[in-house]
Amino acid sequence: TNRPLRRALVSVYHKEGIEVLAQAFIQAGTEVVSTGSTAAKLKELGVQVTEVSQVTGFPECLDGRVKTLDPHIHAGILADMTNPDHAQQLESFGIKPFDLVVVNLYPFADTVRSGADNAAIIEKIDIGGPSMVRGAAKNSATVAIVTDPADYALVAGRIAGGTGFSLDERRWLAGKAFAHTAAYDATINEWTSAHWPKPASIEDNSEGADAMEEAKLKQFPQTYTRSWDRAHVLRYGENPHQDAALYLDPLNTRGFANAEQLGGKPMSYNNYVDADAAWRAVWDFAPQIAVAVVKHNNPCGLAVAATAAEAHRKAHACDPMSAYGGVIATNSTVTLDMAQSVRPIFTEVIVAPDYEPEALALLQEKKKNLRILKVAEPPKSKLQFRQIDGGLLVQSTDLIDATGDMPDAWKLVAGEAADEQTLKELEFAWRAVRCVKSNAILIADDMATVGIGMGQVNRVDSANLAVERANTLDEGRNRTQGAVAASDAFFPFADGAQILIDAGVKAIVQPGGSIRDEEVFEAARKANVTMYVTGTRHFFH
Ligand code: 93A
Repeated sequence: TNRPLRRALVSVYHKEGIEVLAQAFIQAGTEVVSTGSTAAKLKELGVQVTEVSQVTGFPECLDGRVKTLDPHIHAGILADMTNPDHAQQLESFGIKPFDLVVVNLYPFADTVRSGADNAAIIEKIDIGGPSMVRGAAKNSATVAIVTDPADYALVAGRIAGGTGFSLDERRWLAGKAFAHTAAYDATINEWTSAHWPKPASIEDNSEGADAMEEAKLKQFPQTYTRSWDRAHVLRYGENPHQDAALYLDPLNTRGFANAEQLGGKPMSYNNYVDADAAWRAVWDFAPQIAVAVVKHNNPCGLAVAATAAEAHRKAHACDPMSAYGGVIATNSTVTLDMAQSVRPIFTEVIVAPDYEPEALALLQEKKKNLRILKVAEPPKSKLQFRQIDGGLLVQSTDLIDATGDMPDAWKLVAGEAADEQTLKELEFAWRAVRCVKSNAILIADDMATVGIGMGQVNRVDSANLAVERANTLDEGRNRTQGAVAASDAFFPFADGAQILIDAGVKAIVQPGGSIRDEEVFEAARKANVTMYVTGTRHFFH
């Protein structure tokens, strides 16, 4: 089934690595047909090239929009030469078949990223390229299609050896080529759905909010299937026996996954997970300066303050034991002061939008292993994915500024209305509890967490954990008295709330919505504890 590669069609936007193919073409005397600048490049490298326009008998036109879109090219790609009828037809038209097609496409994603205007972006939607790729991939019976420059050396070897590829090999190449064009179109589609939304003049088939939601959901798979290019293979996954890689979103190149690393060891899978959680957590507090300390995807301290150093000190003080080996994130520039406060603490990763030069120098110099990350832009992922066996769950990202999230939308259900400062504390606790794994109970004081109960399977355990941590971790100091508390979801019974009340908190914020809400409110009223319900909940699993 091997077919020698005697006649090749080459049309590549990215010319990198083409030298190795050129060399093989020259040595084997391959007949090469090529488009404008690819032909020029190959000639420069000493290859004898026939221009596509000579084959089609038609000049490139419409500013290059029509170059290869011609039967003289496409019949040569699509003729199944194992089929005598196809071979005979080609013969009668005077068209010669191709054995090899080498194509890479116009850089659509790069052009979007460059900030080019819409007209320039649209011009970079490749039409002729994908047509050749798909044609050659369909006709793997006789044609080898190469879209990945990483395969050039392999192809060059097969040209030089005179063997070409076997049918299985051509089919494998075809599969790669279809993946390439599928991802390419999905990227274009994501751009169009962001820039060309459905106009009001086009009516929904069904009615109201449901139809809107459905329309949104239909966009999700496209977002997922587009090309997540440039993969970094990681040393291992969550555990050393698991393989792992990082894929980057070609349309979001300034987010956390593209962090600039300014020091330390390479990022691990777990580093990425924790640092991303910490990074997202701190931005829930913007424009206030916030610091998060995260371990195993859960905060062990969160604080806001007038300076990054102060916020770090307060966040660290929540649970110094757990902060060991943690990840630190801030939404503000890391100052020398903050770097000094971080210095004595064993930390895996620090992530920030920027660093004062002296702060960076200190961290680089004194903490050689610390992974120092600088991220260009706050998180903006609108979707979250989770794989289940045989399926994919997709949801919009939980945002803390969802309608009804902030105090003016809260309802007072027990005790006196909170004064201004207490309300600020409650708002802080409510933002903070969003980033704690459910069931989450969070106790805060002075705009910092003091006790966090995370990840328990009932709310009583979470409440106990939060109280216990607040009052045992800081050398027996009572940090719950006069503090405030937040619960990520309603209290199903009064017992969880009672634990917080008994520990001395003065105010609690929670979503409400339990059938036993009245019992919960009553427990707060009895103790004269202020309680607000938000109406929204923030589960986080
Ligand atoms: O504008 S196109 O969609 N129309 C075409 O007929 C066509 N044929 C090849 N783009 C077309 N190409 C693309 O041109 C290829 O996919 C490749 O990326 C590029 C190579 O052109 P050149 O050799 O002139 O740089």
